Amino acid sequence: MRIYRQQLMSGAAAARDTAIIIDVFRAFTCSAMLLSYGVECLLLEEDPDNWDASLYLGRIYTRWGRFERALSLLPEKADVWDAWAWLNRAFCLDALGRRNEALDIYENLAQWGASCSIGAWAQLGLEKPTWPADLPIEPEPGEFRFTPTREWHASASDSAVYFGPESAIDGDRSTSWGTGGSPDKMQDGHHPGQWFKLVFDSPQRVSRVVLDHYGEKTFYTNNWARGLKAEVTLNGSTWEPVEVTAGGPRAPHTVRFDPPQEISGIRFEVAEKHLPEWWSIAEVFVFSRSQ
Ligand SMILES: [Ca+2]
Repeated sequence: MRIYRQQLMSGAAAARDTAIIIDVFRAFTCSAMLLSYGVECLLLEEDPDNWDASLYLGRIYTRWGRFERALSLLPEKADVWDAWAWLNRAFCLDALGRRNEALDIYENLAQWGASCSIGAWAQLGLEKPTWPADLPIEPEPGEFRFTPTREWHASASDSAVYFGPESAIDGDRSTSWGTGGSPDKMQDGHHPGQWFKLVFDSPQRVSRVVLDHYGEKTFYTNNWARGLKAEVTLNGSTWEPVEVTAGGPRAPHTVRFDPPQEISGIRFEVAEKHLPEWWSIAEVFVFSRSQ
């Protein structure tokens, strides 16, 4: 057997026929990428003697919706280092209708606070049964969604390699824009002043703009901006602030215009510092309606 060392993104894109990925941490990320690149079947190799590997596999199975399988791998009790795995156990219990057992875990994890992603998910879990399945973003009654065109222009203050702003308006929820950075550097995550801007080719009558931080088939569901401001323009030079809803685990940032408003561009800017997650947008959903 010949073993090739590949970069994360290019390796996932280049995989053909049967690919074996060594290093479960990369597999955690690669599995989502491989699925988005059209892989039909992923087989996970389990190692009962490798605790960390079991936890990651449990999280992958949870995201795939194989909750019984995931439960056999995820811990019944956890310390701070295994908290994500423990949270995923609560998701599985919720999905299987074992609400009281899930609530016990959420109550333990919610004390971490909503500023931490685990705490935000646990808080949501206390409110209602919760697990990270894909998030539908559909037109409301009377609405239609604009299809992004090549004439739309997206730009941003910061972008990671392979995660340019154009990926937020390519019509594909499996690709995304992201601020980038490494979580082990204190200046990364996302921070006040970082911005994302979308300008249309001509003024559009808009009823709602939704920032999908969730995407599709992804494991990175926590990249909503912590604190976000929004402003719109009609002439490209004068900007007016508009209200934008708070983001959260199952809540994309939303700007609503009631009645619909004609705008030529919209701009978002981070207002709070947050570590370690990037701010990401898989797609900007722009809706309109006639009245
Ligand atoms: Ca996209």
